[in-house]
Amino acid sequence: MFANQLALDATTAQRLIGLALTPVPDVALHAAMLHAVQGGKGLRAFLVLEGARLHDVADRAGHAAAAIEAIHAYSLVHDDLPAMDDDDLRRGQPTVHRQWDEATAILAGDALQSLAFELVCAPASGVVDAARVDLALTLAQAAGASGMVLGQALDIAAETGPALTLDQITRLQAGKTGALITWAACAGPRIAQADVAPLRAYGDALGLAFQIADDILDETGDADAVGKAVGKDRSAGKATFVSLLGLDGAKRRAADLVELACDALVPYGDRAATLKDAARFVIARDK
Ligand code: GRG
Repeated sequence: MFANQLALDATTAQRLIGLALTPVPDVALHAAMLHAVQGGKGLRAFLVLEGARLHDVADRAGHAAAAIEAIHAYSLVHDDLPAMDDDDLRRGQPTVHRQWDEATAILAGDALQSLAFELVCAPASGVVDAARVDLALTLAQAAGASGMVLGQALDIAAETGPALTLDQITRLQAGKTGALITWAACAGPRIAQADVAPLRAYGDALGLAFQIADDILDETGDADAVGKAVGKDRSAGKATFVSLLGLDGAKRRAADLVELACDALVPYGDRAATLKDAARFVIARDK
């Protein structure tokens, strides 16, 4: 049931991204961008649309849902490049630089990032001007040098520096993985120009639970079999939630965070049942 909802929301986002692209003959760029946005779980699009449903603005949230999937796809395309993780497979398919080449992957990532801002700023979304500015500003903050890119930079620095503490990993992951998840959760109240505090608390807890679950999957799962990227192992020797907390400790921490995420939804009452399901799904998923 919940997986069906995710698939539907991912498709909504992919369709809008496809509509926004005008292919140019003999240029691989647009095909590479479409390749990059296909096949994901659509968790971030789901969070945007579900947060928007809680604020009765789902009819105006499609552009924001597509935007966050475009930013997420750009981050994965660039993360897969030889200069970063050097992955051959992503979501069970060849990575963009393997299917085409590195230049195309860099450009497709760049253009997906620009497209995200085009989407959140588009008057056609029906979102009022002030809320579109708010969405664009906070998306830039979540994606950039104080959010996801900072987290990625800290992660790369950690490959050659001393092992990180739990606090340092938590801060790193709050940027690398958490910032986009929190933005997605808050997009609905932003569109409605309402208080973002409950969904921000939900998103922060969910983002961290998601990353701990990812570390647990890295430890226990067959990454190739579950469709995760498979590339050079840059994690050797790096501290993770599992290495610091132990497998059981990491599972307990993730479960506590899911509780915290669900508690943050109290102001929404029964209407937040689907977001609670999403939080439980994040730590129960197998990919
Ligand atoms: C290159 C600027 C830049 C940033 C990269 C997000 C990221 C930062 C790198 C991805 C590395 C990674 C595998 C992180 C673990 C958490 C994560 C973001 C997993 C992928 O998200 P899912 O599981 O992916 O939602 P799908 O494919 O379902 O969309």
